[in-house]
Amino acid sequence: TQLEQALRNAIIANEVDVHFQPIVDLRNDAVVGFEALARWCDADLGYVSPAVFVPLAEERGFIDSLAEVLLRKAAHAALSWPKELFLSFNLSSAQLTDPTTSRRLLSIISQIGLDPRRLELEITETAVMADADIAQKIVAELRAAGVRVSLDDFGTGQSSLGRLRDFSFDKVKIDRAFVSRISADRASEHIIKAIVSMCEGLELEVVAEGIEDFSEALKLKALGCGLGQGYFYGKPADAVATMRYLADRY
Ligand code: G
Ligand code: G
Ligand code: MN
Ligand code: NA
Repeated sequence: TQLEQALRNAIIANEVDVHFQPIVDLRNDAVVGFEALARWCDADLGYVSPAVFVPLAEERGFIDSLAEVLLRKAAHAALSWPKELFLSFNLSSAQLTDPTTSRRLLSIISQIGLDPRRLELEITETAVMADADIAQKIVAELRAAGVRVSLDDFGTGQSSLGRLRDFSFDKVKIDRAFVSRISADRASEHIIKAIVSMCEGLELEVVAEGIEDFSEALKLKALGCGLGQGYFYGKPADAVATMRYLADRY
């Protein structure tokens, strides 16, 4: 298809871009890291969402080349940040069924010179479900190398709690579906409270995603969420704007 060909060309031409969204410590608003988010604007097709082109690259079998371009750009940007903030990078389902994934990713950051301890990988429950044995092995290899792993979109997939028992994660990201309803319904508040308490017991860090205003930030802090992310703290921005954002703070 036209879209697939355009994407293949953009990857070869290094034109797929990566933006960064801050993740903050809710206690003092300090930036602790950034999530890398893929962005692609084609000359003819215009803006294409990663929710469209990431699955396309997976289906058509070139997710590895897409991920490599993105991780290279992201790791490179992270090296120029004024502090040793972590870089959080999304892994797709197809990458978690490929036993060469850990070697590939570690080799990319090693070439660029990014300390594996600054890298964090976000995986979703759905991705883990696809082939749990291989996924578990990949996660174990990455963690052995010092990379941290977080469970993304927590609460929206299936068998969330089983995954937490079977896998070793470092962090849980509470899906913004809960955060966005925190002011409107008490149920979301109770769910977040339960997730936070469970994560304390399992010694997992908690990130609340999609914080859009001050009152949500206050509520999440009161519920004991350690970390937060969302438009209230910063929208995803390109590498240059991210450097400016950091220069204003540090
Ligand atoms: O940034 P935005 O809300 O448009 O992202 C839409 C979806 O695409 C989100 O679920 C996000 O996790 C996913 N996504 C964004 N960037 C990447 C990436 O680099 N790799 C993978 N696998 N998914 C990404
Ligand atoms: O699936 P994942 O959690 O990786 O998706 C992250 C996506 O959520 C990013 O594409 C980002 O653009 C989007 N996002 C980040 N913060 C906010 C927010 O405060 N509100 C909304 N509506 N979307 C957000
Ligand atoms: Mn994510
Ligand atoms: Na998420």
